[in-house]
Amino acid sequence: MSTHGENYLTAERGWRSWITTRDHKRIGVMYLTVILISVLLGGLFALAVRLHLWNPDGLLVSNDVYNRLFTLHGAVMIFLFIIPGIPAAFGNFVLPMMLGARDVAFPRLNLLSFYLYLAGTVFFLAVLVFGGIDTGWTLYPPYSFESGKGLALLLALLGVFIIGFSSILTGVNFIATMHNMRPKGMGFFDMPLFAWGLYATSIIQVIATPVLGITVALGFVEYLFHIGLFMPEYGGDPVLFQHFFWFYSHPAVYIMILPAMGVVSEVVSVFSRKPIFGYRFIAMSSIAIAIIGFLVWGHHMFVSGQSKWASVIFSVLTLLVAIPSAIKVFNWLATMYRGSIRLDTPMVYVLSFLLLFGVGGLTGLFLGSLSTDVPLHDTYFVVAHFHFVMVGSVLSAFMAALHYWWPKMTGRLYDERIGRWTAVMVLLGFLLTFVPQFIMGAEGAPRRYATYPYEWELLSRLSTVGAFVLGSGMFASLINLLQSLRRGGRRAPANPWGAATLEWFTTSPPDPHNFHGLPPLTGPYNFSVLQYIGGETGWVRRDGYNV
Ligand code: HEM
Ligand SMILES: [Cu+2]
Repeated sequence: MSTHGENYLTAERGWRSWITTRDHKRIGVMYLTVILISVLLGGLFALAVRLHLWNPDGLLVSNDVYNRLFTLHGAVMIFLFIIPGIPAAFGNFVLPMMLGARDVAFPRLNLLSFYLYLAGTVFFLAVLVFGGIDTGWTLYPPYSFESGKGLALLLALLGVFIIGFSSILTGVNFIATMHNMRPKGMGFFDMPLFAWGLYATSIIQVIATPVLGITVALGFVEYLFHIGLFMPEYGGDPVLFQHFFWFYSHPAVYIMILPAMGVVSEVVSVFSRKPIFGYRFIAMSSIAIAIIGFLVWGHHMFVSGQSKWASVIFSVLTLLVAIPSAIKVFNWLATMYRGSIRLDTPMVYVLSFLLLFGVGGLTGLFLGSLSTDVPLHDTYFVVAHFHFVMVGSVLSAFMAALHYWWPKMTGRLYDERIGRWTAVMVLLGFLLTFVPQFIMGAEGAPRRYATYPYEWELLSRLSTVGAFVLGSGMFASLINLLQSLRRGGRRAPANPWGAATLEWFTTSPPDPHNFHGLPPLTGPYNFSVLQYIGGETGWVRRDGYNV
């Protein structure tokens, strides 16, 4: 039992102790900081894009600058925020504690991953300084590797390459941690489901990310030496690039969503005060999604000129993903059914997740079906689909995780009422932004254009207003969290939510070594061991073990 003395934030002081730390918790916090700065940056680009689209003729910038804005928006959000987001920040912070471990398997490698991520971020900022790129985040040739794109393109390729290594190393580290650092008595099927989500994610990171690395490396060489890989004028094949790119980038969407689903599994159970329904099904469906996710990349290429039979097969395989996804949604709903649900901030975000993932996933079926994708491809319908899954779902889960683990990370409680209302604001802003895009897309509005016909003015303006509501909601929720850090902010007890996973059985913030002797294991969703005694202590264990 620790006294409420030193914790991982105060045990060592000064910036030097941070930049050389091997503590997974500090590394998690550093990731979180850079990731939140990236979100702000990506968000500013998004607001600029939406502001420009206020007028059918464009309001703000030239067409060329518009192309650079949406490219950087997409690239920053995808590579700096939504891919690393949940695993790097929250995975690092909580995974070892969930396993009762002192740290990840390879703490030094973990710090290296962080620095690689940071270096990639710096490269992206350099892209900005050198004028940005206008290729779209997908970098499709021939356009993207035409001569004269300049230094910014090379910097972007290097940035993606470096960040890829960061992602691979994190994956290796997490796999090793889950295999080797579990305490005696915790089998694989006793791990919290967030850990299972990270496990499935790590497999994808390790297997798929090297392909991205090779692809950008080949792009680099093609651009500099014209060796004829992707560019028709030198004898290359642009469709080959698309295969390489989506062989990574489709699995990458599961790198984003699987950890998010892990967060949802934790929060749904804790805030319904019911053991998770269908634990094994949720765990195994993560692995199923990871495996099937490797077989469907061609659904991004139905109109690329790939063979008809390839398209048919990819279409069928794509629809298979719906099965494990639906299993999860069913199990979450069954967990909530007759639970005593508390609508605290993390749970509000999770309810948003369920709604938005439902819509996002179902619209994926329209796009996965060959015949309906052909007219919908490259319209705003696709933009709305992937924002429902990436922003609607993954961002909601990220915000849920942020509010759920914030008391553990900082030892402070934020204002619950503001937290809840900002969550509702984020949801409403989101819907207002992207529902109009579904409608425009179904009417045939093409994506990535700087101007549009007058008939879409109203829908487009609604979308712009929504984006500002969403942005303000995000901003307000971050201010609410930061407010809790001020002098005299409310202190968090060890277990403010009454959760049964191990990270809640150490102090908030945790000791530098996480635990002084492991608390007795009771199963991650066994809430019967907990008792609410109110006051500043909140939830304690009935068996007498207390931090
Ligand atoms: C649930 C099952 C899902 C299915 C069946 C599905 C299907 C599809 C299909 C067929 C496309 C290509 C549409 C086109 O370009 O014409 C697409 C695009 C996309 N999807 Fe999904 N999707 C699903 C879930 C997700 C998830 C969970 C994410 C991310 C977290 C995601 C992210 C994306 C992205 C980023 C694109 C567009 C990329 C681009 O062209 O810029 N999807 N989806
Ligand atoms: Cu895909």
